[in-house]
Amino acid sequence: MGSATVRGGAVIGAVVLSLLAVPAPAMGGEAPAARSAGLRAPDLTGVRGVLRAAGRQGAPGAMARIDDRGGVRRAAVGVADRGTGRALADEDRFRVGSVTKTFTAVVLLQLVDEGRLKLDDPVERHLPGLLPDGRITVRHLLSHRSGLYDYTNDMFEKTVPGFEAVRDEVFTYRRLVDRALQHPPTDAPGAAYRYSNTNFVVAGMLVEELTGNSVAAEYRDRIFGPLGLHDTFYVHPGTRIPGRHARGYLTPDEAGAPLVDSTRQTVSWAQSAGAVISTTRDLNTFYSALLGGRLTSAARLAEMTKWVKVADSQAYGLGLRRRDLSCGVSVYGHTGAVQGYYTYAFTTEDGSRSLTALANTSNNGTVLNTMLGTLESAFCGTKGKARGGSGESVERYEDVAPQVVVGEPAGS
Ligand code: HEL
Repeated sequence: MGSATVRGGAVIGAVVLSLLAVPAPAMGGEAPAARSAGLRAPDLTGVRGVLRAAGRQGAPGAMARIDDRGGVRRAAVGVADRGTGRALADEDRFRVGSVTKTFTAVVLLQLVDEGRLKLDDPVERHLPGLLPDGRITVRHLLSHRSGLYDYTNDMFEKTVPGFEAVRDEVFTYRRLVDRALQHPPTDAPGAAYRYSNTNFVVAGMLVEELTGNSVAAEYRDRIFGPLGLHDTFYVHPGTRIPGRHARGYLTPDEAGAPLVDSTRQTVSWAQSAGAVISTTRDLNTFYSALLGGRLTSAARLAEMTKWVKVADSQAYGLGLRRRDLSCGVSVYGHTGAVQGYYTYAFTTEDGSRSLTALANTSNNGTVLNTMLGTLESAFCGTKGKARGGSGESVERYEDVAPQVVVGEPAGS
């Protein structure tokens, strides 16, 4: 399918690259393709086909859950645990990776709502001396336009050795930022969208500086508790997923090498950029609540959904992705890739229909690409472009084409 490509010497899927490093030209005025009204019925058969294809392509298990105005549809294939053969099911908790970024953005936007900072504040005002460029603002961080280098590029250049080197490591935020600052900036502040975990590490530092509390406490008190997300946790630096969970299986770079059980890890390399644990149900509840306006003021949600176009069918807001599907429907949420787990968690513009899909493998661009098909089946119904049967790519390769930056967007 032509999706294998190279990032810092490591093989990842084209879809991964498309999410990571696509400079973008404009912000603010770029409208979603269509509103969510008049959605077609979800195509659960299509979803199942996609999950089965992911299984054939190397995922030990794959599952999806659709919450639609009180109705629930679930599908799962394969196993949560290759050792015991236990089947993967909706109740299984898993690591959500960068879906964490939306949680972190929500906490910061609530703090903006409370008047404790402004989106256009320089980071320097709150964390003096941390960053070398005083022009970097909070908005730049949350929209991946700070120009701060992503330290994970070096860290995971070699997939399994990179992972094993940090599996039990406990980093301070500052150590992670220092790793990023060993590299020159990738762009001037505000000039370009370039996905970087460093942005959300600094965002976590801001949360802790402004509140005097850990991000764990802020997630709990502001989001997990109020929404009743009883299967959602932030256990850093703990290494275990509490309770019933899917084990994660990392795909080595070397073809044919056995999968590595990557379940146990600190995720300290990501923290506020990627260490939340959750379930399909809780992520659907979270994104429905967010887009439904139950977590921030309308004004802050409007800020969160000012889009930078990052590819033909993708845009980024503040800790939030938008995907424009083949049927003209746009959906909002985030993706996650943490060792052993790929997540898609998206909802409609009004939060009325949500889908979360998980495959318990990673470093397998084919599976990641295939899983995108769950969105097509969930939100476009039988008209969606999911092609689970053939395993053919839904994402087009040209989505990775970089776009030229034309200048500083208004209000940035
Ligand atoms: S990458 C992404 C995804 N995000 C970013 C973040 C997350 N995850 C990471 O930065 C982990 C990168 C290493 C993952 C590892 C694997 O596949 O398990 N890959 C390698 O080590 C490759 N050498 C932009 C895809 C997102 O969707 O936002 O999550």
